[in-house]
Amino acid sequence: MKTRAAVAWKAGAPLSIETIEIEGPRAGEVLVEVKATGVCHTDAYTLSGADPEGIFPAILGHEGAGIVREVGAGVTTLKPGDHVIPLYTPECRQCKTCLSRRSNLCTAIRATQGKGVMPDGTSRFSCDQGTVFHYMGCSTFANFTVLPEIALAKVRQDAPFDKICYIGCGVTTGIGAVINTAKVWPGANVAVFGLGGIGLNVIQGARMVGADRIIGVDINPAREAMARKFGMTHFVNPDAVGRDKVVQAIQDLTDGGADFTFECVGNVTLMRQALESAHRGWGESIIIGVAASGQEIATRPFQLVTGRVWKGTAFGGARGRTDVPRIVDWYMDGKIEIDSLITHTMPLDQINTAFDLMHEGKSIRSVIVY
Ligand code: NAD
Ligand code: AHE
Ligand code: ZN
Repeated sequence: MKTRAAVAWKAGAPLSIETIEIEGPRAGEVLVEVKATGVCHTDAYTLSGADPEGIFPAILGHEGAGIVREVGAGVTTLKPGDHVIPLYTPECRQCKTCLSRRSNLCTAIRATQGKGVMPDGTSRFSCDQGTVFHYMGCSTFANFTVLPEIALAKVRQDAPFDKICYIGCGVTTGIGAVINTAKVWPGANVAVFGLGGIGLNVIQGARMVGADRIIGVDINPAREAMARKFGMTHFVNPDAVGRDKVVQAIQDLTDGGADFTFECVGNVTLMRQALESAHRGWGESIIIGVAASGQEIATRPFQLVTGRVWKGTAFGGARGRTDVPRIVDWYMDGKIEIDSLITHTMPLDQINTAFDLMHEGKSIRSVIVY
């Protein structure tokens, strides 16, 4: 069959709206009609050419929600009509990592996913010019896409696609980093570097678990009002205090350092500042931001000798098929807020505007509705 899709033909170029071929689901696979998709900074990162796994031409997008339209042979947990959220971190429940219960980084299909193909090594997308590759196993910038069964979370049918798509990455990453990765305790002091689509969800996660001081750091002063609404208690603008004075500013606000810090930008200088503004003896710093190929982090090892801990997290440590339906329930029960973070909604043919708004600092999340 055919599907409309925003194709990334090459790094650094705008996406192009095309009608392309999509093959039906093979064994263990599912055809999904995507109803809505968020545009995450990671899509922009890969489109920029900085991602060593960036393959072109490809259909980007990994923050979607939609409806199962067809299942391949052997699929047992999903049927046509089910509502689903695609998972760039699948949950096979059988690999060494899933069985260990120590990490969410399921390895069942990671190798082929990074090569832009399905687990059997082929792509379901093509056009007159040849193969079009998948992206992060999701490709939600297509109206129809194919995913492995293990990469779909089944969610309740009354949840709105144009809001819960954000749970496919940003919401789960931010809140999950607080709950699953850092395990922030009530009364902890928290500092969040970068108050965009991820950082604001870290802030709402910190408020949920009862953090005391929640300090936000961003160079965009327009982020302050939204962050305060989500629970930020103190704002540090590096351009106001001095870009080299941010660690001191956080130490001053927290009697020596935050219990937990989160880097939500993808900037290795900020990663160092986040680590060094964690409290001596026990402070933990969690890297969420994705830094480009070739970038490296540095600090004086004394920072770790004196008890600070450096960690990272992918998809907020969430096990998607298990945790994502629960987060959809939290949204539907009013326990978490999503609506006001979705600052822009637009049709697929305006998707390049979503990237422009992100780069201009004018959007938190843009959502494409099919
Ligand atoms: P975003 O563009 O919405 O937000 C980035 C924020 O950082 C903006 O508010 C911007 O003003 C701020 N910022 C930029 N430079 C800064 C600086 N020098 N000092 C302080 N603030 C600065 O991006 P997003 O969608 O929130 O994504 C954030 C990062 O998280 C990206 O690197 C993305 O790739 C990554 N990410 C990682 C995961 C994961 O699983 N680890 C998941 C999603 C996104
Ligand atoms: N190909 C990239 C990887 C970037 C990366 O770290 N991705 C995160 C998710 S970002 C979602 O917005 C992730 O899940 N990482 C774990 C994994 O297995 O990819 C690069 O830079 O190499
Ligand atoms: Zn993302």
